[in-house]
Amino acid sequence: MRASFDLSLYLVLDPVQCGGHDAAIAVARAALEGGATIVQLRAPEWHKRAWLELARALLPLTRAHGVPFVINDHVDVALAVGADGVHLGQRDLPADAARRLLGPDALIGLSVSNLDETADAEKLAGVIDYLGAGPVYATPTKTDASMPCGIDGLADICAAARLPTVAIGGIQAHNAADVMRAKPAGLAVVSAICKAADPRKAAAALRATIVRART
Ligand code: TZP
Repeated sequence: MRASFDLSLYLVLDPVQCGGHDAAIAVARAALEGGATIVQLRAPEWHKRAWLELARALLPLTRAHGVPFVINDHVDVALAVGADGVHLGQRDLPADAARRLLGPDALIGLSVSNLDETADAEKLAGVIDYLGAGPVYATPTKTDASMPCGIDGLADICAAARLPTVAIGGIQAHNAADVMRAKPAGLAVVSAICKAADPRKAAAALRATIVRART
């Protein structure tokens, strides 16, 4: 049985943006205190052993806050540390293969950037648990991302998807309320928290915006 999960404020933790291993742990702790509801480790520049060490340190933190901890792309790292699941891109291991490896309880997310990918992803309902839609805006965090879908594109994806959908890409405090108008289940951010002077405050402000947008 897959545990319930809350996509409201989805921290995608990039340890390079945070300033390294120790700083990433501090950012994750602060973001969880500020209201992050799920944490993903994503370290595209890092070798796998460094992922493993950081993931091992993050898991008890997320457990203490009762939020899921997922690994970007690397199913083997997720298995090795006992993470709650993985987030997959369109060119990563196919979701059904990841599900076979991780088992029925794992949380599996899949990135989509347009309606065709959303329709294909919907056929995987039962295999995947949620969608990550974007980039909403162009972002220096992921220069090889697909074309930004914008608020209207995001709204179309959210309307087409039955799976819960978290928006990602260029989301910052100043545009978070606009993005929520497209009715995603939540907002996923990297730099808005990892590069914030005060990650706890940044997370709390985003969480408050998300709650306000729903009322
Ligand atoms: N996938 C689509 S955009 C993106 C990812 C991982 C990066 C988002 O980073 P930021 O700093 O929140 O714009």
